[in-house]
Amino acid sequence: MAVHERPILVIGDKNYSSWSMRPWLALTAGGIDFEEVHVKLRTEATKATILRHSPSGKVPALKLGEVVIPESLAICEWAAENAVAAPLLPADPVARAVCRAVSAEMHAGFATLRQECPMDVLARHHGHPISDACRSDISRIEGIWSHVRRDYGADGPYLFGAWSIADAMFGPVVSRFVTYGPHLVREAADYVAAASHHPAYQAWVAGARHQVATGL
Ligand SMILES: N[C@@H](CCC(=O)N[C@@H](CS)C(=O)NCC(=O)O)C(=O)O
Repeated sequence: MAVHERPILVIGDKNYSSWSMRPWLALTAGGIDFEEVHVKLRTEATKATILRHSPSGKVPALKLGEVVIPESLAICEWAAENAVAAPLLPADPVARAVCRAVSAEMHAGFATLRQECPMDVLARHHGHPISDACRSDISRIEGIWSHVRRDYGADGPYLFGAWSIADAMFGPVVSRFVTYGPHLVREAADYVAAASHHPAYQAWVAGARHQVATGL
């Protein structure tokens, strides 16, 4: 289906909505012109407002005319297919498959990390207690990052060298590590430093700061 209207991304609060951050980073890094609609989370009106945009009742949702695409990973894939600034998937087919695999693992997993260390972009909680189960999630993430950086990351500082949808999917994990400061192996710490300085990531943080400062 041809899309003629400007895409609209419906998102939650930039300080808290980790699922919203992922496709927002992908659309932004891909240079896609899109409109942003913000739904304030954790209010009595939140659910009804989201349902006016998406039958899934969740953000993010990408509106393409009358078509609504929910689910962060699907929107990141759409961003990869429509990117104009830079490709968002590796050119090599094997690297591309691994990129999709680690993105899907992020989408489906790491529930303990997500629960114990909720995204709170502007906060700093270094010294926050980390349970064994949470440490196990962090160890698997360190393993993924070290593996893909070593095997596919030679051409740049991001997971697959050039920035990709895997960096979008792990963006909120980078933010959690900045907020909670768990000890990380060197490769993971280096990646956090690079990913947290990417222009799209920085623009999201600036947006979170603006929303908090203005109470929007
Ligand atoms: N699997 C979904 C998860 C979306 C999700 O859980 N979004 C949360 C915000 S981060 C939400 O909409 N919460 C509002 C609610 O449930 O009322 C995705 O990947 O997009």
